[in-house]
Amino acid sequence: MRSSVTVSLVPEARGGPFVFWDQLGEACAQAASLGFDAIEVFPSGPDDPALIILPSLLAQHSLRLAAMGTGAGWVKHQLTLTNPDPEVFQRAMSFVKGIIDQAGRLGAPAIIGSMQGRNAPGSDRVPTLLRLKDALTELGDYAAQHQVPLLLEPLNRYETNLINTVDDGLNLVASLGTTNVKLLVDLFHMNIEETSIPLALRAAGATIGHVHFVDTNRRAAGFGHLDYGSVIGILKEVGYKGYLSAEALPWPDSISAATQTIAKFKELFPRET
Ligand SMILES: [Mn+2]
Repeated sequence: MRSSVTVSLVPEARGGPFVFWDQLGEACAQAASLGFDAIEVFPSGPDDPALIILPSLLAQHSLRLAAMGTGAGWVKHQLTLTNPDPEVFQRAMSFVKGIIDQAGRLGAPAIIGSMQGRNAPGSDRVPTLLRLKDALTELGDYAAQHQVPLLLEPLNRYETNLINTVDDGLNLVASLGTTNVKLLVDLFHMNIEETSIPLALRAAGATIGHVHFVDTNRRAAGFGHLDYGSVIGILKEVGYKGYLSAEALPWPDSISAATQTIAKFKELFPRET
């Protein structure tokens, strides 16, 4: 498994669980000097000017791109893949396809988290989930042109009422007309929603495409009470070889959160670093 750390370029998401903020060049320099293998970027959109210099920054610092987030589509533009308005839905699809292309040219997958939206109170869930199913099928096939999967992230109940658990995610993925959608398992969301984190990880098995490496309180790994030994044991058992990406609050500050994360990673993988 390899290490990654998040960088948000979305001012409207300030206060969110991203380790580094705003300054892509500085974040790359700090991630590289701490020994991370990769960064995970949350751009303001497919046309974020920072994405122009991203390839050269990655090369300069010998970093990979682990994944790219699409949440700015929701945070900045209130777009979702379940909006019943066809015009809004199409703009959401275009936004996500743009991110898939930006990430895909660097060999990385895009993430669908908050862009799944939520079901309006009192309305029927069935058509909402059908829209999400159709969207993920089309976007999963779209991502295949870059030889990368599309990542679907179950979120806790305070962020969506659609896909909350690994089981919800597995059922949706199994229903799709594509095999190119994988699950992003976020240990913070899992701590809220799962009966057992190890059992849910084992159930997800080969469908796990990415891991958000974060503690129970959304602080850096080791700043909460998660049993990382059992988590890593199950990930090894199911053959997971992807990233453990720190999507955590910059607490008490960005550098401390990044330093804590890499220390925990080295403790868990003494021979890989
Ligand atoms: Mn996450």
